[in-house]
Amino acid sequence: MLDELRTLEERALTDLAAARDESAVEAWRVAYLGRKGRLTLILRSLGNLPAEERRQVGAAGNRLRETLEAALEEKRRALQAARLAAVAQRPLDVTLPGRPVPFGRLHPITQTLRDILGAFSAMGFEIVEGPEVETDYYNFEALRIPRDHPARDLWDTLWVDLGGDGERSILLRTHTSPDQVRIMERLQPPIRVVVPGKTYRHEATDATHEWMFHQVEGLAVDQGITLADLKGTLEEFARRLFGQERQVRLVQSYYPFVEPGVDLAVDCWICRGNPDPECRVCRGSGWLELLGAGMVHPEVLRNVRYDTERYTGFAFGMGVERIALARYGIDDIRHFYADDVRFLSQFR
Ligand code: FA5
Repeated sequence: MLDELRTLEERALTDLAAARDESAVEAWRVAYLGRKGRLTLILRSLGNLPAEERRQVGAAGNRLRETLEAALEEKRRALQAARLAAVAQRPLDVTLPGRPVPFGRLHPITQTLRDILGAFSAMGFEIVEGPEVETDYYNFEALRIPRDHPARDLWDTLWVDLGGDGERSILLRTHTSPDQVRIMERLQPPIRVVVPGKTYRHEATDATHEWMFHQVEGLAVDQGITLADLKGTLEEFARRLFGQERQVRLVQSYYPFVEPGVDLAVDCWICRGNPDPECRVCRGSGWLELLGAGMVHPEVLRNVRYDTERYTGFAFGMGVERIALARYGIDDIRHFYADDVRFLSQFR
């Protein structure tokens, strides 16, 4: 057995000397000193030997382990030193370009939102925010949408059942219009505000509908405000955001909290003047609705105790994602929140 240990020592040291890199050294360690390594196996079989021989072989085996461990340590140090020397020898190329630092950028919706708010700020509107978690009163009742009103189907949303008794009174707002009421409760005319924020709907998503999207509400209340002021404001907004060449149109529409009501649409950027029934964006109509608007209904003004003989106002609510689709010529709203960097990195 002692001979066997001597042979093992010679073999091990020769093999170690031949190892060229760290992985070869590691393989050597496993082969000789690992749990199933050759030396370990010999030491483990000592139990079968007579006592005297066991002592001798055991002592020699332990010495050999120390020898091999020391040789391993020495070999590792030598390899490390060789690696450092090789690096030091490599010439330093000071002309190599630096590694580019990847810059983040603003999400296209954030950029569009800022541009929308910038356009209205320039026209004298103040920016105000309201709660995303709303009550039934502000989201619906105060806007003339009682519990049995069919418009509630269009604006179904996520509800919070606070008492656990099925009573539905807290919800994720379906539009930013509740803030019209909140603002008028707090302030007296003249009022000119825009309210940006997230809105939520129970929606079958498609190329132009998301279940979470952003709106910007606008509200102006003063003496002598007319539909012509609304039209002029929206036209100026559209020019600032889309430039002169994009066509916009106002058509009559219905919202319970305005009278009269209108929608503003832009011409379709996908089928461009050649309406295509298969078009995912306009479905052949040639137009895509960007916002709803109108003159604030007198009953809404009365709900907040405004004198309807003195004051009139206009309001609008626009979809920010829709505006971003139109500006950048994108064919599907779902790209915005799919978190694909190849898509997101194309904007500015
Ligand atoms: C409203 O939400 C009204 N509050 C707008 C309003 C305000 C009318 C003030 C009158 C006065 P509507 O449901 O049509 O209306 O939504 C307004 C805009 O939000 C739409 O024109 C569209 O641009 C956008 N929008 C609506 N639903 C979605 C959706 N699922 N995904 C993305 N954008 C949407």
